[in-house]
Amino acid sequence: MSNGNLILILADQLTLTQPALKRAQLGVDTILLAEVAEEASYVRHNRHKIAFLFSAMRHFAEKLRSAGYRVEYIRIDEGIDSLLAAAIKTVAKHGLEQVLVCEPGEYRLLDAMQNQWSETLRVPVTVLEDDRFLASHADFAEWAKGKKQLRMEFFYRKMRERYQLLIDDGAPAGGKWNYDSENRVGWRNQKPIPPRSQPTDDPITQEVIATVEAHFPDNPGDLSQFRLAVTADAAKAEFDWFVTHALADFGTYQDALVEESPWVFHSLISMYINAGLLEPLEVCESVEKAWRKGECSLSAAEGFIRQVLGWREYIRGIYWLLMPEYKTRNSLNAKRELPSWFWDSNTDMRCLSRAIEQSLDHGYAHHIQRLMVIGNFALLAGLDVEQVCDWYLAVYVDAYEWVELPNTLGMALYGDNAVIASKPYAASGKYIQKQGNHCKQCRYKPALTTGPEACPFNSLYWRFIDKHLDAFGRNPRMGLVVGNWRKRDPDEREAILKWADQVLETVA
Ligand code: FAD
Ligand code: DLZ
Ligand code: SF4
Repeated sequence: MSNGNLILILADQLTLTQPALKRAQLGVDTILLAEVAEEASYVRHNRHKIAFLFSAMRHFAEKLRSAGYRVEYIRIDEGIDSLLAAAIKTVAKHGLEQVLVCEPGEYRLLDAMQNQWSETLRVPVTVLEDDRFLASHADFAEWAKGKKQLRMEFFYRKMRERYQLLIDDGAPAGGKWNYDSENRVGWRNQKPIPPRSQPTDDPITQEVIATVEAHFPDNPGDLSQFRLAVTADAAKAEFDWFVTHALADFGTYQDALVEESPWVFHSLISMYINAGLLEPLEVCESVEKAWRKGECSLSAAEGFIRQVLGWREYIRGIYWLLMPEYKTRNSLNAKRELPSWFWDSNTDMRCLSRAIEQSLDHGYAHHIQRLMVIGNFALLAGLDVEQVCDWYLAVYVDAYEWVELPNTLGMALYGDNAVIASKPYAASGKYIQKQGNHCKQCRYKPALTTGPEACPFNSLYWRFIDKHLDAFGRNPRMGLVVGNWRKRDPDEREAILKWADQVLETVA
């Protein structure tokens, strides 16, 4: 008689319909979930991320047990080092015949599973394609085939057509594919921001929080403020809250930088979709439904659907299309050491200290903070690409390499030979001032470029343009900026560059 298979479920695969679980035979197979040091410490993960995943895993294991599955659960304090070691132990314990696992979201783990695991385990290891995404690897490769440029916008249109989201009579709803131009209003305290729910006091989560505090004393993350949902039902309730209370303003203030709120009108669902507690199509369809019922504007609904159906799928497509070579790219040759204040938020640049503080404390920052505040600074200062990517992978609750790397290396740091962005997302302090209210609280002035009161982003911006003048001069989308810089008085240019060097010495 067969002893059955091992169904291994990783922390970000907590979906009942994921491919390995779909193959599980009740009463025959053994399901394994394992909290292991290797996964919990390959970067200095935010404690919110570890607590969220461990608690969600424990809840998921309970759910599987109540559905009748045989579940082996390894806790972090059992001291099993790696997922491979956990699999070896469980295969041996039950005499299991093969390992079935849904493909992981990081190349390093996929590579190990495909090339080392079977030999060490002495049983076959079958890695099944992750079908929880809306574009498969083959779909993306087919779309990318023969294209000189892989622009998100064209991929997104295909996806809208394929899933018939916001499509009326074969054409984009409202006549336009993209309402991005209506999603850029700066924050001037226009309206109250609805408060988010209070921290959860579920006993499994409380126990996990105590464990994480004991095992990861040096990691970032203030767990006294833990407020994340850890089951699919609770994640759905969080998403429904967003649709009812925040979606209507999501589009308008999508790019706003707000001194008083880390969350603004954002959905705060990336950690749930990425871990498998919410499904991407389901959230897009709910948002479309809200628009059709008149509960939000078309620009809000389209803005949201573009992020999930467009950006999220596109970013994943780029990762798997170009890895492992993608990770070695550093096309602007950025190598400056990451400043220590990335780990304690101790900088007098207000926009950065707010964005980094909340990133460390909560494991969350919204897109414009990640891209145009922290990422923009790292880009302008030429911070080391690998160190910056590792920082992003560590601090955010939603971070896995498939989504973190193209967003950081490609979008924010313009380090991937312009695959993702056709021009760098570089901006001076004036952009940050326009988008929000941090500058009022800052000791620097966004109107000044040189001198002790000058906003550091300003001189760094021009230094960045000057440093890459030849390359940017060949980019038609940079023509205006490059032309402006070239037209400036040489003495003025020299003074700005000299000041920028001084800024780098002091702030970076
Ligand atoms: P909302 O603003 O409410 O957007 C809705 C959803 O759209 C998100 O939940 C997310 O699922 C999706 N989405 C939006 N933009 C992107 C994008 N560029 N890529 C992928 N999905 C997107 N997102 C991650 O999930 N993990 C990461 O590690 C990550 N790292 C990033 C690093 C940098 C430098 C940048 C610029 C962006 C990164 N993003 C990452 C994308 C984006 O910033 C987050 O998905 C978003 O801020 C999560 O907050 P939210 O759920 O409130 O999103
Ligand atoms: C991120 C993470 C952490 C912190 N801990 C675990 C763990 O203990 N067990 C596990 O199965 N997965 C963990 N993960 C998620 C994995 O790192 C993730 O599956 C891979 O990075 C691939 O996306
Ligand atoms: Fe940031 Fe410059 Fe504004 Fe200060 S003045 S908050 S450093 S943009």
